Amino acid sequence: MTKTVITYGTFDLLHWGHVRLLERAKKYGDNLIVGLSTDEFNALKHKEAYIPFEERKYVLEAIRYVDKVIPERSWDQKISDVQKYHVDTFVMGDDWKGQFDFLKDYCQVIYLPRTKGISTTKIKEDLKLR
Ligand code: C2G
Repeated sequence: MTKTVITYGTFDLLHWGHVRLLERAKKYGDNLIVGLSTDEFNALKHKEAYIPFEERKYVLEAIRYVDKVIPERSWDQKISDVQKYHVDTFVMGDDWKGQFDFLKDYCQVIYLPRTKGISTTKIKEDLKLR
């Protein structure tokens, strides 16, 4: 019986913090789906990714822990995604702790510790100073 895990994010300038999240998320099942924020949805998150959606998708699909990438277009698609893909476990970094507890009615909800010392913002800031 396959156990399906789902997580969501922008995954811009993919770094080891992202990969460690994906690696740990995959351990909760055998099929990991990533809801990848579209460029339009990023605008709603007040984020602007450096890498466009298609290229961020291409990179994620090359990660051994990732089995499927779907677009994340809105805040309101998680319940229908969990139902559509028969998701057993939802995983996010703990910067989101508590924000998605409404999903507990539909699947297991896990918040994992973020990887310290790295973020896309830090990469951008550090490069500006070069
Ligand atoms: N992450 C991490 N450690 C870091 C950086 C990121 O564990 N040093 C995790 C985040 O907690 C998140 C995932 O990697 O679970 C993707 O991070 P972002 O691309 O920054 O995701 P975000 O913009 O927070 O989007 O609907 C949910 C949103 O789409 C989440």
